[in-house]
Amino acid sequence: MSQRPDPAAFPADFLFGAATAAYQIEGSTTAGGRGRSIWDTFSAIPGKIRDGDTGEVAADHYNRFRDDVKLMADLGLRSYRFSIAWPRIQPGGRGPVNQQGLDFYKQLVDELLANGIEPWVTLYHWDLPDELEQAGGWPARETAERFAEYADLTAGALSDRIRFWTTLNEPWCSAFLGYASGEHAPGRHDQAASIAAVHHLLLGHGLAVQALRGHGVEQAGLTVNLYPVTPVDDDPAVLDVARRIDGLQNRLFLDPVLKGAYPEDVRADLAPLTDFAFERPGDAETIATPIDVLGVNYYSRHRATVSAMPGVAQGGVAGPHGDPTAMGWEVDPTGLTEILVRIKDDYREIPIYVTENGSAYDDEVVDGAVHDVERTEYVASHVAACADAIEQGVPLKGYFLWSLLDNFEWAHGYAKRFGMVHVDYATQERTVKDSGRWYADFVRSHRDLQR
Ligand code: IFM
Repeated sequence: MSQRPDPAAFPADFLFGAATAAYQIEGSTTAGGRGRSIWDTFSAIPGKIRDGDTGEVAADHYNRFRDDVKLMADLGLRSYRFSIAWPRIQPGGRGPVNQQGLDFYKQLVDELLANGIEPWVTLYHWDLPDELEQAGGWPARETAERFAEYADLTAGALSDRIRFWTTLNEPWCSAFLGYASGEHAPGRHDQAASIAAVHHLLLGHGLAVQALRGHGVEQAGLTVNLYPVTPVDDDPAVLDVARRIDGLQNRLFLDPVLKGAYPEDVRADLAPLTDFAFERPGDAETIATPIDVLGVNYYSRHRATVSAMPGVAQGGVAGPHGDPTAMGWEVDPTGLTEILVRIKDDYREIPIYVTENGSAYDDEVVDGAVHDVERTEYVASHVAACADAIEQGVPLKGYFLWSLLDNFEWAHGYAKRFGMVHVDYATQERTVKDSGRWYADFVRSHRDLQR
């Protein structure tokens, strides 16, 4: 069923934009003094990434950023969310700034500002300097301290030109895919370590927010990936699986940041794995350092069942309803409204930005066009879901489509395309897809209302 949003449903200052992440688009992984990240190391291990792909070239954004910003301007985007590669700023994760790395982001930001596009920065989108992983990675407390140092250095150089700062992108993925299932870098299989990683990621977030404040940043927060969790039936065992999945996916991150404590039921669930000995007095307060904005990444809904699932949840996620995306993910815009309303109802009325939302489909360029009907429908219906949330009183302030460009989709390599702009990886030619044109038209009509 087609659901088309009304631009008038969004406030005048609503930020419509698109998002990317450094390792997924930049390429040039050894240029400008960049150090090695865990993703360089992980991608080099045979069998870890589909087709042996790596981020070495990616969408070559490092060399093409001016053209890419021009493309964003042509599309009428109001904001661009990108991430900074920590190993470009501190090649080994410690010590002084690598000026060449910083200069790249200064130039990018200046180009955005010159084109009237609001820059939105994420400090950590998964590319941990490899030396820090060798020293223990996120399960080690020192990584949180190093992250705060990196945030301090970066904000010292860029806070005069960037208003919006996100500390972490999707700490759930960094902790559980990186240290428990091993599907992502650094590829470890240690469930206890993954819980320590959750704690130190969140601690690093709190310390980083404090560092950002020292540079006068007034719009700081983190981005979490949230899923509504629906039990497949009302069998008590299924309801308990749903509670546990919701606990690990959503509340384990939202509660400490917005309520100041880990949820007691999740602590109890995790007791066989960890005694939380990594917690120190004062950590809970640091993690709950007030934030100004909450970033929410939404892709799909989880359906809980009792079939065995590997990993710490020990529950199960049932198959999707309806036609899934190329990732196998259920398409459900109502889940976006639901999760946004839940934050207002269960937590508080914090300004929220949807910092990622999008879908992968098997696109084809035909006569210079990509007729991605399903993605267009996906985007339109999810933007409409944002309007529904606003109508229900959610202080939603912006929406970023994932992604501006087709890019390196982590363990899936280049096989999954999420872009509103198609990238031909052989030639690096960019082709705006029909979904990108639809989004650009919508953003333009929203802008025109303000004239
Ligand atoms: O590509 C990723 C992104 O890096 C983080 N959020 C989900 C996207 C799609 O899987």
